[in-house]
Amino acid sequence: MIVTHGASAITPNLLILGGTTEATALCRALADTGLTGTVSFAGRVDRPVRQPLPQRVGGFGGVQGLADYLKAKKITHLIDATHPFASQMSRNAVEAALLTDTPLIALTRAPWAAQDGDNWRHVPDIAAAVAALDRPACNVLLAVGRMHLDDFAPNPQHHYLLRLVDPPKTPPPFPRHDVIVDRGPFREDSDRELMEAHEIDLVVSKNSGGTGAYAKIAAARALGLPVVMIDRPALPDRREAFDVAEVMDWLSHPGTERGV
Ligand code: 3Y8
Ligand code: NAP
Repeated sequence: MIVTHGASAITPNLLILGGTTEATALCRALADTGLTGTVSFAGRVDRPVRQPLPQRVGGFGGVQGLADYLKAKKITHLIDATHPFASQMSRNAVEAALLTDTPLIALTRAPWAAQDGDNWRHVPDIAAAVAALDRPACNVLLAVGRMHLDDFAPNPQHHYLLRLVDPPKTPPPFPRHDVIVDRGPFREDSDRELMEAHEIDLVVSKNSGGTGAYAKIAAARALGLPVVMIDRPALPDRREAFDVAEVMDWLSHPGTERGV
């Protein structure tokens, strides 16, 4: 595969900002094509899944840290395949790509749209989701991960079912809660069984898009349950792809646009 930078063919050295199902699929495609690259994780969880490319773990140290990394490692293309809620990383990627004139593309996924039978209440952010829980006690499936659990502390009246990638290192801030330690991608039938077993009345979810987190949304629809759907944060303008093939085409397409 010939990879271009502008109009000339070059030896590629890619940096993929990972942590999603799509990032893993992209790394598989790149490895199968023999392209050289590194996939990067923030180090949020104890054991990130093994990747088909060499991986690095940990922050870069802000925009300048990422720019320095791009230069020091002679990265030829930056691919931001992070989660739609990883907005700080995505902002940093846009700025660092501009600073270093590194071509950038984001591999992302469209937001979920409500289907017949869905009962969603859209809220703009985590704080609005917390406000939406200011209501009489019920059983809540809070499947938004670990990082924002403390934000939900103001509504202790509920019984929370928490799904976390790793066992909590500190007790969750809820007097009544159960913890399920599990990592996606999840299946609708098992999410439906989980929600029935815990008599869930309400689901709180990020509008993550993709397939890995959708099981609870489909299960809520099947069970006729309401969903508090958290809209994704705004991201800066950047070139976006919605499947691996688009990224592979961008890499080989003559006259690759330089970043944003
Ligand atoms: C560390 C790396 C792959 C990637 C798989 C996707 C799917 C399964 C579903 C629920 C929702 C949630 C959460 C979720 C899913 C995929 C994808 C996705 C949601 C891993 C992973 C890392 C993380 C970080 C983790 C967050 C948390 C969010 C759990 C790997 C497993 C809730 C997002 O404990 C923590 O600190 C967890 C932090 C960021 C959100 C939060 O605020 O807590 N993901 N998830 C990445 C890094 O270190 O850079 O081990 O694979 C990846 C995946 N999680 O290769 O197959 O593509 O989205 N991840 C959400 O969407 O709401 C779970 O439970 O229903
Ligand atoms: P974030 O808030 O946007 O980023 C905060 C800081 O974490 C970044 O400024 C960067 O630190 C570091 N970071 C984030 N992603 C990184 C990566 N892939 N490689 C190296 N450093 C990274 O990010 P987040 O929401 O915590 O997400 C962290 C990771 O989890 C990402 O890989 C994301 O794809 C994955 N993930 C997140 C969610 C979610 O719901 N947020 C869901 C699924 C997967 P420096 O400034 O020091 O460089």
